Amino acid sequence: MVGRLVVVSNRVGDPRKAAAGGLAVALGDALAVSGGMWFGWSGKVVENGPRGEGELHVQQSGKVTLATIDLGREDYDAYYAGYSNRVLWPVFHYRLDLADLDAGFFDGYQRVNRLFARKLLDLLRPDDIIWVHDYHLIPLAAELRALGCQHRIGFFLHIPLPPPLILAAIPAHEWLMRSLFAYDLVGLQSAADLAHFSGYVIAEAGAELLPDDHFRAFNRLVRARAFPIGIDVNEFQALAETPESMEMRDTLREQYARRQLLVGVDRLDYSKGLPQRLRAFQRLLANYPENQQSATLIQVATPTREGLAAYDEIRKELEGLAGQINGDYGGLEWMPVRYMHRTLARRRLPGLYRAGRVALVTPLRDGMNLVAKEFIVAQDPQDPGVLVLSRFAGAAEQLSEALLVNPYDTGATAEAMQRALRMPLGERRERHQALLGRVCEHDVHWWRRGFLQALASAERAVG
Ligand code: GDG
Repeated sequence: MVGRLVVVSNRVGDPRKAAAGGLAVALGDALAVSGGMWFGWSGKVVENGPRGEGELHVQQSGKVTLATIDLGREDYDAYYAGYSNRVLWPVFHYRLDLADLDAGFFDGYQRVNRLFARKLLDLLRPDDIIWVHDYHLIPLAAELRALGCQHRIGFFLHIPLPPPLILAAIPAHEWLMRSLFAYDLVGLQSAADLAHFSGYVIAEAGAELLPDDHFRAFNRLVRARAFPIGIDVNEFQALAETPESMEMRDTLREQYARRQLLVGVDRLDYSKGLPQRLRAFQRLLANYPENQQSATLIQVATPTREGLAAYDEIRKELEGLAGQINGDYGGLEWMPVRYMHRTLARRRLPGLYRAGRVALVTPLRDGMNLVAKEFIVAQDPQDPGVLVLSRFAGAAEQLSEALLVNPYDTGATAEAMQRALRMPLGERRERHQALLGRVCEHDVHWWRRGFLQALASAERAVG
């Protein structure tokens, strides 16, 4: 018999509610199918709460048990805002310039992982299979093992794993990488990430590569593989048929009947390359003036991690650029950039994608990027839009029929936008058909099954 699935992630989403954010969407889908437990932070911060402690709440949502803990202010600041988002997020996205290596953050990160391990252990059944998600919880398995936990535990990293030299900028890099060996399986998004993992553990830890993607080091055995995450294609196609989605598509098509729409949907994060994208769009208008009075960029930038300096800065930069482009090129009849700093209802997203002739998915670095896949699924196969995709998104490994760009190269990105806007129907259909096939085949269910099968069959060290 297959054991109960226990998912652990920083944030716990209610699978019955529509959620924003790739991780919440993917896991909600996964748990709703099999049932199980979802464990993580409640989202509540207790001012003056004790360090390393937090109240546990357990509730049932359909087939899923939701177990969440509150965090004290000091723990939250060090673990979440600090180590996770000011050290691991920037470094894993190759942004050493934005990393803040304050040693205090590290203690809080360890403390909260220890707290999670303690609380989770009490809730476990003997045959549970544990699936830990993302960079907030890298040392969780090591903390569980220290308490005697023998369960099968898998880890999936949703963000990129950088090359060894960049990883080594984290003072605790050896400790972090060693703690991955407390898992039975480590899943990464792409072949590039996997190469970085194996490069690091072989060079720095003298790991031995064994059959079936197993590595031996630190007296432990771990299996490591790439499992590129997908979307729930059926669910997203159904969403595209809802009245809200169709209304969105029709309204935009009507408003922009004589123009061409480019769309972008991202969390407002510096990894998403938004200022670079706007500069490339500005270059498009300058270099190819036939797009003036016509090409319009709708950019949704969903608020995220507000209050962290790097995020406040990128917001200002983006607003400045949008204002500048509109000021330079816009008129009473036409505004080139429609920028929205808010969350759009999920039901309206497919309609927005469908109205777009071109999608701009141009992160500087991204683990996968689900927006690229959602855009493909939302298109009309008879008259599909074109995906302009950064070669630095994990998705680029799978979506090679998109127009791949280097988002740092403003001129080349503008040129790709122009090519996308002018692409003949036959070529658009051909590319879309190939992309859709791949997104459908490698959907979120394929991803979940692949990961859980590899976890169940991973070799374990004896003793
Ligand atoms: C991390 C990794 C990896 C966005 N704006 C709105 C909205 N969204 C939804 C999108 C999509 C999701 O959020 C974003 O997913 P991404 O994959 O693009 O990016 P991250 O949030 O950074 O996710 C990433 C992912 O984890 C999964 O492993 O692909 O690389 O960074 O589903 O549609 N949804 C709604 N309103 C918005 O305004 N409702």
